[in-house]
Amino acid sequence: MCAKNNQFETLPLKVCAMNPYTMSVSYVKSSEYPSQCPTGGLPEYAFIGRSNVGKSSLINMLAGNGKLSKVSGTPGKTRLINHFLVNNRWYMVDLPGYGFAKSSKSERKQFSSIITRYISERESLTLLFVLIDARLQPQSIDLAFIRQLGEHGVPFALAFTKADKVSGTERRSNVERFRRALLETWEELPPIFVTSSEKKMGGEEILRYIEHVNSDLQKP
Ligand SMILES: Nc1nc2c(ncn2[C@@H]2O[C@H](COP(=O)(O)OP(=O)(O)OP(=O)(O)O)[C@@H](O)[C@H]2O)c(=O)[nH]1
Ligand SMILES: [Mg+2]
Repeated sequence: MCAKNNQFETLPLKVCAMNPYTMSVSYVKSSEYPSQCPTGGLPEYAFIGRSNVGKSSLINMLAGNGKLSKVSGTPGKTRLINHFLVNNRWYMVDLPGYGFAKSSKSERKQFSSIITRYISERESLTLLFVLIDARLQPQSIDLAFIRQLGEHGVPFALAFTKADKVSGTERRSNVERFRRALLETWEELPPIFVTSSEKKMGGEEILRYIEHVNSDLQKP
């Protein structure tokens, strides 16, 4: 079941044959600091974005388990660094959101220090998926966060979320505007995925990409 019409069409067949719904995914631990995160150096793929953008929902969709990570309509649900082990080979990491204006000042500070420490210190962070709400035009907070990734040299991809909540035309226009905004400061665009956890869309492409990166890591 290889999705057509995306940039990973040329991946080896064995990657395409992966079925996300037979993955073994288990919760490992929640940490505040990188020093508390699992040791062992397995590759790690983390999901970040504004509070409520759909990080936990996307992780649940990838895992094929709607109850793995807590989802809530109230922003600020995920407050720690949550590790989930996939097939005993790599980690999915659910991170707290940024830009949660309703939290107290000190909490806001704590959120940003958890995130900043994680992205700057976590050596096994292989790729960060930055989630962007497909309903919105480029937001300065997302662009500022991505700028920070450049400063820390963190590899990233974009995953637009909640695609079911917007028309195809509007979604394409928002993605295009985001691409253009990035090209003002970046020479190359990152991989871009469009997802809907509600409609189970875009998950296979993300998992195939992760497998592709994992197999590249194993090459001598
Ligand atoms: N329609 C629709 N709703 C979504 C989608 N993804 C998430 N949601 C809803 O958006 C809300 C927030 O989802 P979460 O997955 O908890 O978002 P989060 O980014 O983990 O939020 P925090 O942990 O609070 O930062 C919930 O009400 C979800 O049901 C989607 O693709 N489509
Ligand atoms: Mg969450």
